[in-house]
Amino acid sequence: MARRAALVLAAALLASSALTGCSTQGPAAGPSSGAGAGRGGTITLGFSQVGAESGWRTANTKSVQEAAKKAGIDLKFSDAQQKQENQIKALRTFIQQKVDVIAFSPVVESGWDTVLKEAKDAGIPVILTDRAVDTKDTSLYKTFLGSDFVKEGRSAGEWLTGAYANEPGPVNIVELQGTTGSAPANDRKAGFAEAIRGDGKFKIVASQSGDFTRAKGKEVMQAFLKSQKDIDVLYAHNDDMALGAIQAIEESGKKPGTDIKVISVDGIKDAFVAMTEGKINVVVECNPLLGDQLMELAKKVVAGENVPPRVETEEGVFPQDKAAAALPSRKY
Ligand code: GZL
Repeated sequence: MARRAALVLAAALLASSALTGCSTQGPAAGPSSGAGAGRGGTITLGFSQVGAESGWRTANTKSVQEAAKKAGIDLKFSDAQQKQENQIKALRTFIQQKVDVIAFSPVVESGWDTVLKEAKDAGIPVILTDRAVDTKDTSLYKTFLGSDFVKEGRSAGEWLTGAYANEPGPVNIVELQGTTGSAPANDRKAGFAEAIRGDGKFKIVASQSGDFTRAKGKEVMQAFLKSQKDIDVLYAHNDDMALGAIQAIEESGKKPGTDIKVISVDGIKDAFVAMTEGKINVVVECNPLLGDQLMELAKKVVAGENVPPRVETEEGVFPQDKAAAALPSRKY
């Protein structure tokens, strides 16, 4: 009899602990459905990265990976090679794996509602890092961590209007846009256009995507140099495209930074070196070092704590004459 009673007691205890486990971790009740988090264990974070297209992206990946290790967070990392379908696949895999939290940098702004609803239905919180999505349903993600790209574009335009304040014009501008449909490309274009709109001497005579890469930036700049007889300024949405374009400008026999002024965004070390060589005139900083802030936000959302809807990074504008002094302390 005693053995039977013991078995019944053990079964009852087992059943109650399973229920307890479920109530703190279940999608409905708990802030996270992950295996580890509910019991104070290790948080598992699924991170879908855009790709490895630029120096900025490499620095961003390194920051996320190092910060996860430092924070004791188990990181599942996926590189989408700049393809949205790969990111959607990665997010679905994270959902199947029941990670505690998902973070990703959406390669383009649209087309995310379905998979974000799947994450929400699975009770897995989502953090947007670096790039935003254009969904109307802001309940699909907990917060956005990154930059104000419109402000970056505006800063680029304001440098230009200041540099040409006493020039009669026309000032012919060619623009190397980032990845088509991405938040940085859309917003940097909008911010720059807004800043130069007030003065008719500024004309964007050609604008095309260089997909944030050096190779494509060079290729498109070669085409601009062939099709535009008089280019005064290049506005590149990132340093990698600017550095590729600089090769094209030099191969055409012109001096980047002098014959054609170069405005760029990101602030990677190679761009600061190019400024010390007089080849880039100004760099608008875009900070990729988001790792530590991301891990803090991940811990908060898994714990069910409130987080601000948007966390913006600090960034500066570096004209050429500031580059040499800043270069030694650049972290990416
Ligand atoms: C901006 C980031 C952009 C960088 C590019 O936050 O999304 O993507 O400006 C990178 O260098 O490829």
